[in-house]
This record gives sequence, structure tokens and C-alpha cells, in this order.
Amino acid sequence: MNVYLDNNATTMVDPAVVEAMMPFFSEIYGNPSSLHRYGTASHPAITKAINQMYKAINASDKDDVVFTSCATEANNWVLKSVWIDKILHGEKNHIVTTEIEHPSVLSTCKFLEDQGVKVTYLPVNDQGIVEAHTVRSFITEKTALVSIMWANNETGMIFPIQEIGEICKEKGVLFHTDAVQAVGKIPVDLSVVHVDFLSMSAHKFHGPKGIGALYIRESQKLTPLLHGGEHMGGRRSGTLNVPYIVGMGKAIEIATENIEEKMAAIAAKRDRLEDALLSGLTDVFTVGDRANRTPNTILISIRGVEGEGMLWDLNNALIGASTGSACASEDLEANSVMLAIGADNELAHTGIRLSLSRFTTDAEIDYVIERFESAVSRLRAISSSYAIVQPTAGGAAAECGIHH
Ligand code: 7TS
Repeated sequence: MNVYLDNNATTMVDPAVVEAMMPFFSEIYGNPSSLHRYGTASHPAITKAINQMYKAINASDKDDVVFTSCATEANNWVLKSVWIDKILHGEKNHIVTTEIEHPSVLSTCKFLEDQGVKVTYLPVNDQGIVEAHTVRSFITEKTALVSIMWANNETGMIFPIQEIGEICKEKGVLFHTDAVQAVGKIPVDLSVVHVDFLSMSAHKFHGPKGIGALYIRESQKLTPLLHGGEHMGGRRSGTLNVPYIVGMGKAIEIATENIEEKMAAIAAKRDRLEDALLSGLTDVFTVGDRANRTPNTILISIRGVEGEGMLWDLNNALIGASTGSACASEDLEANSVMLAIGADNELAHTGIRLSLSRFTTDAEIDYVIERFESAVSRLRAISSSYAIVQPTAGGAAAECGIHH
């Protein structure tokens, strides 16, 4: 049986999305900026996709949703343009973010540090999130931007975005959230949550790869990252990628329709898998309280089992999973998110991320439980270190928000 449990990396494109996209490759293919009928033929579909985006996140029609090539572009755009608009040509010099953002935020922040910007990387607590009061305490008069993810890609843990948004509003600081792992997985309602900028990516919710979007609150100006032909009202130049825009709109519409029901169905499978692994194996730990996690994600550590070895065994069983960690050899890095929440070094080398989707079936979960347990037994039997590091059940793991 083939089982794909790496949906936080990317998802299968929903067949209904493929179907919606198809006419825009070879039938309605004109450049939407052209004035003739071949160009204008795509306009209704673009308008529909934009409306689907607004509805999905409950944005006001005064706000902007601008399509980008991916969320990496959206994140780069916000950070670099705030640097240009508020720091290079303004009086501020400080950005607040967290230690566990996606590399598209962290590497951009490192680049900005090289340009002289002061960046604070907030530590996370034992649940892998930053508390709102911590954010408040690091905002200064020099802070131009707070950039904090809505949900983490490795743990699925959900940050207190509503509270952080209120704090930023009160302090008059711009607030950006990378919502790539939240949109389409949990409700994202911008009529109640204050954010100035929000990044999204279609391929995380069963849309195509190579298309993302940036939400921009009505009053916010943002210098373009891409200058050119004044597409998208001059905010982001480049010929509109019509099939992908249509696909993103369709995908977000499907993902956010009856989202509570979809969440419950995925969570039921995730919980069954997690419960089975926690009760069927000794010395395994999962990160973060389920109640505050995206419904599809498990980050599990298995003492004595190198992450890469485990991935290899799962791969041989036709199960696709992932790990931010590598194997326990010294020259390979431990899972930085696990280290950030206080896991010990050995444990941080064993993290395996299992991420489900609405297409995951019960039969697949049964199969994964069986193969996961046999892989752990096999790898522990040949592990030279497991006998030595053996059971500290509870111990440091329990203290850092890791459950067993
Ligand atoms: N932000 C977050 C939180 C992400 O999880 C990812 C991709 C991105 C941004 C980048 O999105 P893209 O549209 O540029 O692809 N995350 C992952 C992951 O967790 N494993 O592989 C890709």
C-alpha cells in the first residue's frame, strides 16, 4: 500500500482543482493584460478566484490579495519591503520574529541583519509556541514589523495570532503572519484577527505548486518586490499565471468549505494513529497539546531510532514521511524546532513528522501503525546506542511539552 503522510511538505492536487485549471492551458490562454477577446476571456475566472480567496479568509473587499509565485516570495516581499519602506527610508530599525519560522522568513531576516537591521528571534515555550506577552515585551519604539507564523510546519502548533495581532495594533507596529500551515487546515478569519500581511501557498491545501498569495490590509503600502508591467495594480508585476490562479481559488474554496467537519475527520484519524503509536511503543514522545495543533500533524520522537533510518524503513514500506532532523551522527543537524522547545540532543535527532490530509484513509492509518511499529523494533534491535540511552520515560521529555 502507498501511503503519503508528508502533507505539510506538499499535497496532492485535488482532481476537481485539476479539472478547473485545464481550460486555461490551451483553450482560454490569452494574456489577461491583452485588450482583445483572447485576453479578456480569462477575466471572469480571475475575478472568481480572487473572490474565492477573500471569502476563504474573510477579508474585506477594501483589502488586497495579490498572487505570488509561492509563499517564499510572499514572505520575502513583506520583510524586504518593510525594510525598504520603514527602515532604510524611515526611523525604525527592528524586526521581531521567532526562532522557529520557516527558512523563507529566517534566511531573509539573516540577510536583513547583514544590512544592519536588528532582529529579535523570540524563543518558544515548552509547547513550541511564543506567548503573546513575550511578543509585547520585545516590541520597542524602533520596531517596524512583527513576523510570526500562524502554525508551525513541523509541530503543527498554533500560535496565539489573535492576541499578537491586538498587541501589534495597540503598539502601532506592522504585523505579518506566515499562514501557510494554517490556511485550509484551520479557520482563518480576518474579520476578527488583525493582521497587516498574511502569506499563503496553494500546494499546502491541494492546489498546484508554484502559486502563493499575499493578503495586504487596506491601508498598507508595500513597495513591490517585482517591478515591471504593472500587473496586479502595480503591486506584483509578471504576466498573471491564470491556470494556477484558478487552481488556487478552487483549492481554497474546497478546503475551507465546512472546514470544521473536515478538521474533525482528519483529527479522528490523526488521533487514532497517535494513540496507537504512543500506546504500542515504549519511549516514544509527541510534541505539543493536540487541542492546540493543526488537526493533521504529529511530530513523534522515538528514543534510540535515528530519524533518517526510520524514514528509510518507512520509505521501503512505501510510506512517505519527513524529518527536520537527520541521523544521530555528530555532523548532521538535530531538529531545530525540537531543540528550541527544550528536547535533549539525542531526542532531537529522532523526530519524524507524519502529516495527514483529507485524502488519508482509515486503511492507510492501520497500515502505517503496523509498519511503523515493526520499523521501530527492527531499528532498535540494531541500534548500538538504544541500550545505553534507554528508558527515561517522562524525564526531560515530559518537561518540555513532549507527551508519551
Ligand atoms: N512557510 C511555511 C510555514 C511552510 O511550511 C513552507 C513550506 C513555506 C513557507 C514555503 O512555501 P512555498 O510556497 O514557498 O513552497 N514548508 C515545507 C515543509 O514543511 N516541508 O517542505 C516544505
